[in-house]
Amino acid sequence: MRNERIGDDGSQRRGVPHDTRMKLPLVTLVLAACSTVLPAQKGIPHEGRAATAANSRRPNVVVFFIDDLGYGDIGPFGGAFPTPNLDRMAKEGMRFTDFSVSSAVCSASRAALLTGCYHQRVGIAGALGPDAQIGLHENETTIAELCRAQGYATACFGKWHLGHHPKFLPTRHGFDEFYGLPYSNDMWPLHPNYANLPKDAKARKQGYPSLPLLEGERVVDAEVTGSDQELLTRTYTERAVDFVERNRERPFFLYVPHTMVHVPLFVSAEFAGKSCKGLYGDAVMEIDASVGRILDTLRRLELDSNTLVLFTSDNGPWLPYGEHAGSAGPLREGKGTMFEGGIRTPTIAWWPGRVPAGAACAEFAATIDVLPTIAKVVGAKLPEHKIDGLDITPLLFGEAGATSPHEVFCCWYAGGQLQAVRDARWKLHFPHGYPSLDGKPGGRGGSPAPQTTQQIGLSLFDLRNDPGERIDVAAANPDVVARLQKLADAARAELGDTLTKTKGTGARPAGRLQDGDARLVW
Ligand SMILES: [Ca+2]
Repeated sequence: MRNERIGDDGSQRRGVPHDTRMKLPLVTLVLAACSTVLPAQKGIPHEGRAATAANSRRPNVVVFFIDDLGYGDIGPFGGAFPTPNLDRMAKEGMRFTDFSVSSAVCSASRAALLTGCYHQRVGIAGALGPDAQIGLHENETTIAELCRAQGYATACFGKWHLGHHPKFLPTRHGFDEFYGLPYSNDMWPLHPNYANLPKDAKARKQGYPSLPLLEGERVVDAEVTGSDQELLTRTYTERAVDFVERNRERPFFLYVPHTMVHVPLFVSAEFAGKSCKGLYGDAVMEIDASVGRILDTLRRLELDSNTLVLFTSDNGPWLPYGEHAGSAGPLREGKGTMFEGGIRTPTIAWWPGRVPAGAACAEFAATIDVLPTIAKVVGAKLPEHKIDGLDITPLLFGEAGATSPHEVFCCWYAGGQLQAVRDARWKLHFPHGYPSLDGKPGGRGGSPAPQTTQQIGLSLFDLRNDPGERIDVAAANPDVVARLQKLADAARAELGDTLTKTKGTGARPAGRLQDGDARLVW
C-alpha cells in the first residue's frame, strides 16, 4: 500500500441503493435486445468451419484494462500518440465518452470491474502492496466465475492486484489460467522513493521486495528485472493470442489487464522510440499494437462477429510522473482524485454486427456495469448478493432512445470518503482534500514531482457543459444540490462515509489472510 496509495488507503464504496436504481424502466427493456441478434456467419472452409460452430455458440468476451491510461491518450479520444489499431477499433465500434471507474487507483478499480460492485461494497481500497494481508473475498462473484459457470474458458494475462497470496489469486476467482504480475510493476526495489537512497539508509530497507512473475499460482520468476519488464506487453499479448487460438471452438472470457502504461515504463525493442514522442508514447503504441494483434486474431479465426471486446483503463493519468504520465485531455486532475481526470476513462466497445460502427455514446456508464452487461450477453444469472452495476446493453447495442440506467453514481475515495456524487448531468463534490501538482510541472525521467493537498468545498459542476469541473454552479442550482444531497445520504446509509462519520449497512469485508493459509513465497 506504499507507493500508489495517493491517499486512498481505506476508501469505501459508494452505495447506491439498488432499489432506487432498479426503478428505471430501461433495465427491463434492455434484456430483450441482446440475446436475439444472431451474429453474421461467414463460413469459409478450414477455419471457417470453426467459425460456423463458434457463431452458433455463446459469444466470447475480451476485456482490456490498461493501467493508468489517461482519457486524452489515444487517437479516438483526441490523443497525440499514434494508435492506429484503437482508431480502427473505434471506427468499427462505439466510444463511450462518459464512462467511469469506481476508484482512481488500481486495486479498488479492479475490484469494481470484476465484481460489478462499488469497491466500497467489497472492501477493497487503494493499491495493495507486497505486505497486504487482504484480497478479494472468496464469496464475491467475478465476471470470470459467471462465465465459467456457463462453460466458458477463462484467462487473465496481466496485472492482478486483488491480493497476491494463493487464496486471492485469479485461479481462485474463476480464471482457468493466469500469467502476470500479482501487483504493480513499481512495487520493486527500484521504486524511485527508495532506489536513489544510500544503500544503508533505513528507509531503503523499508522498500519493496523483488517483483515476482506468476504462472497460475506458481512463481516462475522471483526477481523481475527491467529487461523482463520490456517483454511484458508482448508476452501477455502472445499468451492472449494463444489462448484465443486454443479456444476457438469453445466460448471464452479473456481478461487482459496490461501492466503498462503504469510506471516504470518499458517497451520491447520494436517499440523503443517508435512514437517519436517519448517513452510514454512508445508504451501507448505497444498497447495499441497488442489490441490490434488480438483483434486480428479474432478476425482471422472468424470469431469477430461473435466476440464482444471492451477496452478501457483502470484510472486516469498519474500526473506527478510528468513526461512518464499520460493526459486527462480536457478533464480536471488525474489518478488519485475523484475529479473526472481521475475516473473518466477512454472506453471503446467492439462487436462487429452488434455494436454500431463508428458510434459514440455520451450516456453515463461505468465499470461496475461490465459484469451485469456481460452476464446478459453470455446468458448468466447475476450473483445473489447485491451488486451496484446495471445492464447497459441498450447503450451498447445502440437501441433508439437508450439512456443511462443510473440515477446516481457515487465516488468514494481516501479511506471511505464519499467525495462526490453525480447524475447524468450534474456532479456534486463534498468538501475534501485531494493531491495535486497545483499547476506545477510533473517529474522527469521516471521520478515523480511532489504533490500538495488541495481542498475543494461543496461544489456543483455541470458536466454536460463543463466536463473539466471548472465553474461551481451550486449557488444557482439549489434544487439540484438538494436532490444530490438526498441521493448521497442514501448512499452513505448503504455503504458509509468517513467524511460524515456515517456507518453503512451494506458493505462486505475483503478477504483476509488467516493463520494456516498458504502464503506466496519467492
Ligand atoms: Ca492504475
